[in-house]
Amino acid sequence: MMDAQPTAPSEARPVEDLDVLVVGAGFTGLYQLHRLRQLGFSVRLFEAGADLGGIWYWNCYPGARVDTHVPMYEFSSEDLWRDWNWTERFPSWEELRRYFRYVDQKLDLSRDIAFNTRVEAAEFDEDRRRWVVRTQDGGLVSPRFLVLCTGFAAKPYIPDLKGLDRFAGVKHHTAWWPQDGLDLTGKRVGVIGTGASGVQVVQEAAAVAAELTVFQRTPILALAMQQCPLDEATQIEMKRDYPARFARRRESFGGFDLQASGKSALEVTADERRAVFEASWAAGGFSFWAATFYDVIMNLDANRTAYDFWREKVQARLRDPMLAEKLAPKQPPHPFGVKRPSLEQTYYDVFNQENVRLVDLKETPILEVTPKGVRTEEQEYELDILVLATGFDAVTGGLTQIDIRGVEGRTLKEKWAAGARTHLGMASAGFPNLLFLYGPQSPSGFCNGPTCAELQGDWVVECLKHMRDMGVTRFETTAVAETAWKEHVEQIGAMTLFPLADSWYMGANIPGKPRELLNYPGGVPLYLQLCQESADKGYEGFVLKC
Ligand code: NA7
Repeated sequence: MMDAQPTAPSEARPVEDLDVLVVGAGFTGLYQLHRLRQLGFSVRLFEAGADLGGIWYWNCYPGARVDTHVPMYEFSSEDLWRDWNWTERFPSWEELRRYFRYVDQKLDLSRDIAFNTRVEAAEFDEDRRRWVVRTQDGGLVSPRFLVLCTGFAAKPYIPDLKGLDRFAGVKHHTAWWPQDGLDLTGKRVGVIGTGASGVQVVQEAAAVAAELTVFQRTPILALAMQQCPLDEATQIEMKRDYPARFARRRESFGGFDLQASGKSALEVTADERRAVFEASWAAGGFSFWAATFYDVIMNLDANRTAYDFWREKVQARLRDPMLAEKLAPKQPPHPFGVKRPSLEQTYYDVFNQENVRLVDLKETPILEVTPKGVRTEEQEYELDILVLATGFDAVTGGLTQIDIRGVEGRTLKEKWAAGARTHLGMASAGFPNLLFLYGPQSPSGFCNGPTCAELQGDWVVECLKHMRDMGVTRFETTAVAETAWKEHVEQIGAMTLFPLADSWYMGANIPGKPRELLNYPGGVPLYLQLCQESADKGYEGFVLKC
């Protein structure tokens, strides 16, 4: 049995010293490994999964695909995009895995990665100014700097449904889907949850299942993906613009090549507004969310114009008016775009099929899971397969599930029990020499993953290089810097409509989790500017010791 505390370095097992340990082999961690290695750091990467890809290792459920369009969801280095072509505008998990293998081949990353190696605990050794990191199998390493790249969705959430363990059929959370697949053909499938993952499973299951029952608590405001195949010739043409498109990521709120106009939805005529909405709808993907009017996420009246347009589009696809009202109600369940929209291809159409039914959990809540299926206040739904598309303890959960102990033995989980405290969304006082990417109070969920991996990643790499070059062996942010950063995040957040939805953006999807805006709401350009200002002032907000 392993004890709960990281083993001290003086104990039995040999401890390898490293400059940097990176945790997580998704876009963010791989970028760190590559860049830090190039700079001559001794660096290794530990990954809990058996392969590369981060979330794309775990998310292998039917229909899992990224909802960012090509080429925004890949590394921006020409060495990597020149010879790589996608087959679809919104790639599937299978293709993303092929991409990761290709990147690995080009950059020879795997030689410094330990797979199936889950980091369980980390403790800061003040005397040596190093972390002592313990993995699940009892291995120990002692890096000077610890860089956590665990992503926003490393901790799946399974609701505490009465009787869940008694279900006699097959049940899986979407992020713990069997790696060798699961055939839904001819089965009675139930899906709890209608977020991005639920939408994708529903689309696939509807095509093959004997019966599909969708348990909806809150309707998703899903947008038209406008998926299309991509051939090589098209991409060769597209690649002329890649440098400019990648450069635009720095200038857009969400780190895409999309930007909302500086106009208010309320200052234009109804016809002009409609034309903008139609064009962005036709463009597909996140255009309707990120590239219409700036005040859609700030002003309820402006927001309502977007919601009403969305509802009209959805209602037109549904034959049964009662069903249409449940999927796209007259009264918005929350403002549009402040709970993450997902992208869909056939989601609304499948509800016209005979084999698909929607159970509105607001009307008839789940009472329990039985050995045969799911019982609501109305009836028992018998199922062969139960899919839990119930999301994640997002943004903070992946970090706090590791037993990270800073100065005086306090854990990150204890420190953040009443809310996340960070400086620049990358460091926390009491946890020296620790940086986390894609974490709370950084753009994370409001930014595209690879964009964040590179832009935030560059700051981290430069920071570590500075510390090494200046002989700094200990750096730590301060409580004062954290308070200022939190106030800044709250001030901007209060100007938006994000606090009005019970979303994972607000931590509101997890019972008991503090309600707070988990992502930086000021947009990528302002975020990068403030990070750069700190660096330019010798890492203002941090105390450096040689
Ligand atoms: P999400 O978006 O958090 O969706 C989870 C869904 O599960 C959502 O519809 C929830 O309803 C539902 N849910 C959660 N708990 C329950 C219970 N107890 N009963 C019924 N329904 C429940 O997770 P996803 O995996 O779909 O997507 C996560 C992110 O991955 C996504 O935003 C993209 O960035 C990719 P609710 O809305 O809370 O009423």
